[in-house]
Amino acid sequence: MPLPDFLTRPLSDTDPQAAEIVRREEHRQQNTLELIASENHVSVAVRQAAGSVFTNKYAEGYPGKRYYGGCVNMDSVEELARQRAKELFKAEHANVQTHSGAQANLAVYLACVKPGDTVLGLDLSHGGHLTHGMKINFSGALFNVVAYGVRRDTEQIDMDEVRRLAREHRPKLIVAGFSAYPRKLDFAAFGEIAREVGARLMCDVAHVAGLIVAGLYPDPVPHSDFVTTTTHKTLRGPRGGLILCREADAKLIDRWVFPGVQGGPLMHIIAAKAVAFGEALRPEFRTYQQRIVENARALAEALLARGYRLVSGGTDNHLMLVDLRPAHPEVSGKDAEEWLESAGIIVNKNMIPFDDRKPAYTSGLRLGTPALTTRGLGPAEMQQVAELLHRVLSSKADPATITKVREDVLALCARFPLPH
Ligand code: DSN
Repeated sequence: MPLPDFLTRPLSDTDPQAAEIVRREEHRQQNTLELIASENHVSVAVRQAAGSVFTNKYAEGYPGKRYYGGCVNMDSVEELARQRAKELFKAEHANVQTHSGAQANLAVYLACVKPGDTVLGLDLSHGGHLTHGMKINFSGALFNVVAYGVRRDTEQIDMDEVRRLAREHRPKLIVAGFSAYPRKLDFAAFGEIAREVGARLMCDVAHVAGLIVAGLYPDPVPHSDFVTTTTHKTLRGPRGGLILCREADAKLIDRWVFPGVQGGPLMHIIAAKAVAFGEALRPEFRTYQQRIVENARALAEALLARGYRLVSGGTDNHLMLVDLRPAHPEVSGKDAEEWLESAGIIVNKNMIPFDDRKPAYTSGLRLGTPALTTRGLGPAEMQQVAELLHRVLSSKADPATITKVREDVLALCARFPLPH
């Protein structure tokens, strides 16, 4: 009997409704400027691997020790991803199975702390992450979290304060990492503090993993017990997680990923991780990361020149936090995000340190350059992007201004097509 038609025909034929939504998303991505610091546009090869037949397979276990038959190619692709991850980060062991950064962090917590133990992490409202101790996340619900923050004067992390808190609270785990911090972290100092108080150190480098492998950001690997990251931000791979550790902790971490917090790994995503890590090993990847940093600096300078205040005064990485209050006291982050989206500029509202607005409103905007850099925009275009942002933020949502900016955004997008 022949296969039913819908099993073999393209999506556009078999499900026009779903196909139309995909087409609209392709159109949206091509025709908007993506400034969300945690997003990127992957290569055609990464998308091809993510959409490959590896999606059909269960492969619980690890290469050579699976709970299912038929895993020969699963073993090859997972081993390829592990080897490439180890080579990229110069790490002794890599676990490539976590479905996300949050699950990578969960596996590390469970591997080294017990419910009720003390964990020291960066305050979410000062640039930390949900999984670094937010009360309604597993991290804050299960553990006794003590938060460190940034100094009010410099808006940067003060390692003396981290040391003081660590000595006072004797955490079992220290978490170094962020989702909205525009400066470098001193991983060596975090390592010294962790050793002094007998804590283990987890560095969550999700945002800056690409910069790290390119040698443009401090390397956490020599100083940490565990390094976690997502694979889809500056690393420009598929959505997923990665854990790096020493050989001595390899079994512990593998056990807490599977069967600890996950069942079957997403083998199509692991295949795509292997491809992305291969791309990151190429010399062009370093050039790409350099360009991300140059673009961030250019965008920051162009905003400062237009009277905007940036948290901590600027950026050392791929992102910056705009404090909207001095330039536009009446405009919240929520307003700004909505107005900018109407003009085709995609950003996210973000709390700034010591913010007096609530998280649903915020006084800040987080801007990042990885996705625009992938499209080929450079420092000259960052001037233009800053001007477009400024026109919208100064517009008081005036429809004529927003329409005019939308036209200019479309013209800029047309010059820089996405990988397809
Ligand atoms: N939600 C991510 C971000 O936008 O930074 C962090 O996981």
